[in-house]
Amino acid sequence: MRLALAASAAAAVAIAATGSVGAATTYNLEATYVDNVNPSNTQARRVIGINGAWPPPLVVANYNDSLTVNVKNSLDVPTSMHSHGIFFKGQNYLDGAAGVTQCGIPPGESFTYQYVPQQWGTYWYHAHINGQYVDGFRGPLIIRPPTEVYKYDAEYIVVVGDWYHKEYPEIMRSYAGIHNPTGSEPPPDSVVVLIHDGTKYIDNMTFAPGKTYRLRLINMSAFTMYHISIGGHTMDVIEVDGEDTNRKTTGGFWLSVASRWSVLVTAKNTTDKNYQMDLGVDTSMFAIMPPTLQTNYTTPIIYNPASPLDATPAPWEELDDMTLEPHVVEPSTAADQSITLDVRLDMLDDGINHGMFNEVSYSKPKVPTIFTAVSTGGNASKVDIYGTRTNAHVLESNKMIQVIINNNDAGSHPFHLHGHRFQIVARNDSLYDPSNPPALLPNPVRRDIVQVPPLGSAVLQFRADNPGVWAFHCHIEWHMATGLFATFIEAPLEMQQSIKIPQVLYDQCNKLGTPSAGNAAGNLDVLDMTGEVDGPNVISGGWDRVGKIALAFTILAALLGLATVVWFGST
Ligand SMILES: *[C@@H]1O[C@H](CO)[C@@H](O)[C@H](O)[C@H]1NC(C)=O
Ligand SMILES: *[C@@H]1O[C@H](CO)[C@@H](O)[C@H](O)[C@H]1NC(C)=O
Ligand SMILES: *[C@@H]1O[C@H](CO)[C@@H](O)[C@H](O)[C@H]1NC(C)=O
Ligand SMILES: *[C@@H]1O[C@H](CO)[C@@H](O)[C@H](O)[C@H]1NC(C)=O
Ligand SMILES: *[C@@H]1O[C@H](CO)[C@@H](O)[C@H](O)[C@H]1NC(C)=O
Ligand SMILES: *[C@@H]1O[C@H](CO)[C@@H](O)[C@H](O)[C@H]1NC(C)=O
Ligand SMILES: *[C@@H]1O[C@H](CO)[C@@H](O)[C@H](O)[C@H]1NC(C)=O
Ligand SMILES: [Cu+2]
Repeated sequence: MRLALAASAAAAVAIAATGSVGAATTYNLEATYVDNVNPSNTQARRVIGINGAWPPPLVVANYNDSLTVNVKNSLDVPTSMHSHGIFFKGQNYLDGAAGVTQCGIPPGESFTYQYVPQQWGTYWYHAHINGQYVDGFRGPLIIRPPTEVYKYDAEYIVVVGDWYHKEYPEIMRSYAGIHNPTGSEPPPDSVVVLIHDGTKYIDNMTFAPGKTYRLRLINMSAFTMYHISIGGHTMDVIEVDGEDTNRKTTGGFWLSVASRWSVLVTAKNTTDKNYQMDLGVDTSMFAIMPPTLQTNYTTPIIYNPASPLDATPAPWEELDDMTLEPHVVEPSTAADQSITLDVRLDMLDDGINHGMFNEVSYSKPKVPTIFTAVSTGGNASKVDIYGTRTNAHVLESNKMIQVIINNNDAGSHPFHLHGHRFQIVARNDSLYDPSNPPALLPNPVRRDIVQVPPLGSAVLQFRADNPGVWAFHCHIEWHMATGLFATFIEAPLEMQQSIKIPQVLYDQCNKLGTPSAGNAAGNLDVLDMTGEVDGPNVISGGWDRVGKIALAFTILAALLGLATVVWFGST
């Protein structure tokens, strides 16, 4: 299918920053509702756009620029903006994760995310509150390096995302409802592919003979992964998640783990045929196929508009991201501190299917965790003050941290860590075996997302050199929203010295009625946890209770279980 942008979806394009290192670059992003947007040509709907338009603009700056992004909230609910993959060293409060590093920007108010990027590559920005990115608040963010590792003539940004016809709050009521006891996820109604040439969104990619193109592929989905290939061409992977890699040629890969991949594609010397990029949708996790969803999408690559299309797909190939080598070599070293996270998805005592780490489904604390860390003095390194519902882990300053993820679920999950890129030192189709610890590797791949296979495991490592509170969560929006979420409190005592939270963030908490001091229960006597958010909990308390609850839900499931799945497929 050809993906054209409806007139109402014309882009508000900001001009790219081309100044020298140290330039000041400013973007004004006003979050607004936009009616009648129909990017997939299937059904128009209201979306969350930027500056009255959708898709949201490209944000681009140079390494070491002073980048200012003013976010104005013209929605009727709080919002926040996360810059996915940016480290924000010394500025943890710019991370934008609502409930963790800020309360949220109240309706009518603004917040300025101002920083000097000390990294480069392909990133994206998105709302990090109540699923607003699923409704459209998401756009590309590119940081240009002082010098590129690889030469290329031009680039295209290819943004791939799944698309729902209903608004997130409505879908969420069904997904996280008692009518969906098995936790069946909503499949998207469509897929939207957006191409950006650095100055504006365009309809298709043009290749000039003999030139080399960098394609920056960004997966902004809530749920869906794609297989990417280009008929008649191969691709050389040169970047994952902002990390330059040694060149690796492939015919195709899954854009899953892959938040972002850059590839170089060398154009043919001939213009007698046009080609297309093929996107195969992984439908294996969908309980139902909505009528408007296709299994394959394409986007044209034009050498000469008069030439015919050669639609032959490239031979099937899958590249394992574990085989990618970072350009800047970093061997893995022995870990100092190890954290094990057991992943499970199951129905809890509220009758709703939740995601859990170590049997705990995350519930937002009364006080967003960053405020607890900076307001509790010497007690900030005691994990208990962060509450029992936040999956809190205190990371010791400058230690090599190891995170072992054990996925006890039959689906695969993409986990994302804020504030860092980690080494993936092991991944396995079976659960972690302590008698078989990961070997030291000469140069493991470094990413900010890891896909953990069904009933499998992964081992990540990173240096705790970025004091702050960083979220760690499944990037499937439906799982994150129902509790598959943890908080890493990194070097809290140093954080109290180095992190100065701007007053406006305290004012915004006040306005929203959220306390901004004390422990997770909102108590200033920080060792007193009374009044803490409690539940939902694993069903326990003796067989009698378990039996009754299970029976009640089984009957309900029999009566209503299919209703939600069918509703997901309706438009
Ligand atoms: C980054 O900018 C600062 C301030 O403008 C300057 O002092 C510094 O040398 C720059 N760093 C690099 C690596 O260019
Ligand atoms: C490519 O995009 C241009 C501009 O919108 C359009 O005129 C042209 O028909 C497109 N070509 C193909 C093959 O889709
Ligand atoms: C990318 O694809 C995966 C599917 O594996 C999806 O769950 C994830 O949320 C998508 N988005 C991002 C940003 O990784
Ligand atoms: C295009 O032609 C040049 C010069 O003859 C050659 O070096 C190059 O390999 C050709 N490229 C392709 C993709 O065939
Ligand atoms: C469509 O995508 C699937 C993978 O999701 C792939 O197996 C199949 O070959 C694709 N079909 C075409 C025509 O590209
Ligand atoms: C921890 O909090 C308790 C209760 O507020 C207080 O008495 C104690 O001095 C604090 N400890 C440190 C190390 O700050
Ligand atoms: C996966 O785990 C099994 C059992 O512990 C082990 O034999 C195998 O080497 C592991 N594979 C990898 C890639 O680590
Ligand atoms: Cu998940």
